Amino acid sequence: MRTQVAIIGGGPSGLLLSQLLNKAGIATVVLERQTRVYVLSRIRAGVLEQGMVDLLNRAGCGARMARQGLPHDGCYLSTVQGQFRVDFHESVGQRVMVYGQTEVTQDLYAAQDAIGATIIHEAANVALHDVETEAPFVTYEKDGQTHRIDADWIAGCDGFHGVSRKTIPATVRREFEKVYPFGWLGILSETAPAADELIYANHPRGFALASMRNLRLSRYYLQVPLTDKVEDWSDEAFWAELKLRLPQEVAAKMETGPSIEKSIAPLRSFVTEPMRHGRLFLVGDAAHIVPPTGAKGLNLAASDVHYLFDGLSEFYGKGTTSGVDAYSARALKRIWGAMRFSWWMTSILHRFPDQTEFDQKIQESELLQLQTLDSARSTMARNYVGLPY
Ligand code: FAS
Ligand code: PHB
Repeated sequence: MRTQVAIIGGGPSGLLLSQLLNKAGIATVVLERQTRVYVLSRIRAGVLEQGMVDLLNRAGCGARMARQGLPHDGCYLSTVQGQFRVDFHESVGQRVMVYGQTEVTQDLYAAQDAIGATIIHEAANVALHDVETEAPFVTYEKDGQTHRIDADWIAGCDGFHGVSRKTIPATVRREFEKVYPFGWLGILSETAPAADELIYANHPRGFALASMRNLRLSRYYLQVPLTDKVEDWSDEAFWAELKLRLPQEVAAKMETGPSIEKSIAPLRSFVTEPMRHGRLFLVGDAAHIVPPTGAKGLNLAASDVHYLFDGLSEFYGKGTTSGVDAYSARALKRIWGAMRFSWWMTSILHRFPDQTEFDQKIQESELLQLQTLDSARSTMARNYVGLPY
């Protein structure tokens, strides 16, 4: 088989890139290791920047999001002194869209089906070949046979544990990493959200986040030690701890109920440079990971897709390569901005096992600046709604 762009990974990055390229008349094949049901079962991000909303609309996938998504003008931050609001729209004239990644992926699959895009599921042992030549190809196994796909370009959209990043020689790659000494225990429950907007809580017992997917589906997180296991946490224990960490006036009227999903995610900051090697590009989590505190992971995947789609459109439209040649540097500039913000949000909202009293005072001062300075809230708002593409 031959195509123009072989896409490894059928998550948000791969599907969105495939959708945009196909709509522009550029042929793709998506190779996904898992089944479609498995991909759609993942519970991950919940907040979309305006840039991602615009890109989904450009891809023809925004109709259900416009109907069912929840536009949010701001969010709350809480400490033991009480809670305060950061109004993104008042500060920087933009808002965010609360709409789950699961829904985004569903909409992308529907759009891909509608245009007859080629997505090969359960593609095992995907391997990338000759990426340093102008004739790269991919092999994979399915139904007991080994298959080959020749392509002009390969987009590695296969996430942190994928094969693409490892295809770039270790002597070429530079990796930057920070692992945080705690995880997030998350639950999904068919209950009314605790508030009209998200609440990020800094508490002596640890961080908590009250989020949502819709008005009858809530998403909550608790900072937990890395040694905790999901089975250590009953629903009752989760709700009791959450109520201790959220503002009391919120906790007092919260609706609780059985969890329909419960998982623990580790937190790390990670970037690999460069995001291109020969005819191979890295996109989304294949190239970078952020702690979810800043709601940036999925949104960074979108801006990577935007830059790569720009470059490939120019290559096939005009035969020039300035766009693909600039991809890595353009993407990394925005990635490092979001990396900084996600680290900063994580550092001011969590309790670190080894933090000193001085560290605690600095955290309190950061939060006080947000509470009392318009300029501090504007900087947070600018980063939260998304740095410019
Ligand atoms: P993905 O990992 O989503 O998709 C990669 C795809 O490639 C997968 O379908 C995988 O099966 C496939 N694949 C992997 N290896 C392959 C191979 N060798 N061959 C073929 N296919 C292969 N972000 C937020 O903004 N907010 C959050 O709250 C948040 N919570 C998260 C919680 C968890 C547990 C995780 C893991 C991530 C979370 N994220 C969050 C980040 C997440 O949303 C990612 O940023 C987003 O999924 C990135 O999308 P992709 O780059 O497509 O990578
Ligand atoms: C979520 O709803 O899953 C969510 C929202 C905001 C974050 C992280 C996760 O910062």
